Amino acid sequence: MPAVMIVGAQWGDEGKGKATDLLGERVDYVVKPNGGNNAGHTVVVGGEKFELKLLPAGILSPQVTPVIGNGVVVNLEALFEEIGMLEARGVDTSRLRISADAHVVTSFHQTMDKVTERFLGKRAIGTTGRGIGPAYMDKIGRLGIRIQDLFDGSILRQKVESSLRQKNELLVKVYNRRDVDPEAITQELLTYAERLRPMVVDTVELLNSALDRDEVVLMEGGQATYLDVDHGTYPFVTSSNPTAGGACTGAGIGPTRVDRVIGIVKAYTTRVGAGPFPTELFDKWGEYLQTTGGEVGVNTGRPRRCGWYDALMIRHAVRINGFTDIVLTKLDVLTGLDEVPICTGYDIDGVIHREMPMTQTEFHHATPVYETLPGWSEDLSGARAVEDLPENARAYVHRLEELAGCRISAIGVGADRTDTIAVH
Ligand code: 2SA
Ligand code: GDP
Ligand code: MG
Repeated sequence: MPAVMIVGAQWGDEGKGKATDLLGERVDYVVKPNGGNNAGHTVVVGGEKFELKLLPAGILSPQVTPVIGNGVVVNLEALFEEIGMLEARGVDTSRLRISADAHVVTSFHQTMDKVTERFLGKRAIGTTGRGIGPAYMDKIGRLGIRIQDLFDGSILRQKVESSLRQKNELLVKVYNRRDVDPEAITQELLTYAERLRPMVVDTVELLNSALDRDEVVLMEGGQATYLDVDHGTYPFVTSSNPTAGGACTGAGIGPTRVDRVIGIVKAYTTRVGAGPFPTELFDKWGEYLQTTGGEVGVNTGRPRRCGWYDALMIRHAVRINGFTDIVLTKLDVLTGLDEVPICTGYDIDGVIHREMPMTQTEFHHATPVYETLPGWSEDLSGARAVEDLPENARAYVHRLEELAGCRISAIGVGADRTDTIAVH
């Protein structure tokens, strides 16, 4: 299995970090193809909890070379802070490699993120405030600063000046803020150059030659399908393509080399930030999922919005990404419920839809139609085979598989690396 992908199927926080970490034992490279320090993975290894924001989860496996791909936007302060945190806990980070083509997120991108959100008022996206959107805007607008620019002071200065020219006008004239000094930013970025230099390589060559040697490369997508700027609930999305196609671009690996695309699906649904969410719960069950599932943002500490499983979203995600199989996570969180509802349709202005509607307005107006399965009360944490699961839990998994039209190859029954069932 030379190239494998992990893609979130919902609105993020499905447990991609744990899935990557699990596969890490069998892979040689883990590459992050998109996003930046807006991501948040919690990985529990032997009872020890690691919270990663920018680095790929593969950093925790000693035999893996972690790679930050060209599609990532890198905040250098956050990068070195995370490296320092891991080193202090005994994790060797010297294997980390970073694409020379990856873009840089600066403090002024963060400022732009915050002022734009404030300016949007009630229509704010609920971003993580990490400057991700403005950094990708600069990239697409051809005003971005790349990692390689840090090795040429005069080029860097020109790029910082170009990027800031229009923003400073906006900051002063529209947002009533002080302008940003390009020279101060240039000098700040240059302070990272020498520490960065040994990590920066041509990651396309690195990863493709590894594939030529039959080594295994895992692409660990950040965010998720419905946060994708093309396929997500636009404009309530992130500014990159966290879907399978975007992972190829963001890692520089051609689609013909990808053998397996694993969709990570939570046994219920969560979302951070604003935007439509048909199965969202505002009652005690929403609180139940939030508390039992520990649904709090890794990065910003925001409580995640919670709701029941939405089968229409997952079936559509299977199409967009071409999942070969699904890893179902957090099944254990549903233990103790008398009944477990699954959304199998939307009532949109009196018409029942069995597939995702075409327009965002329809999605905003969707009222879920539920099918209800009996719950279970047995503790799942010790289950290591499907046969160990109570009958009702097995029936739930089977129904999700049927509705998704995609095989479930593993089931998460707890946060630890070992709390997983491999389905044969
Ligand atoms: P941004 O900052 O521009 O990417 O925000 C745009 C939208 O994307 C959502 N988003 C996320 N949703 C879930 N998890 C994310 N990462 C952290 C985590 C979140 C946190 O893993 O817990 O700590 O709050 C993530 N990153 C971006 C965001 O909520 C906006 O809806
Ligand atoms: P990611 O962004 O997709 O990597 O997900 P996060 O790490 O942000 O959120 C997933 C959370 O669920 C983390 O706290 C994980 O430790 C936890 N987790 C992952 N899989 C399971 C599981 O099967 N059961 C339980 N109870 N927790 C899990
Ligand atoms: Mg997360």
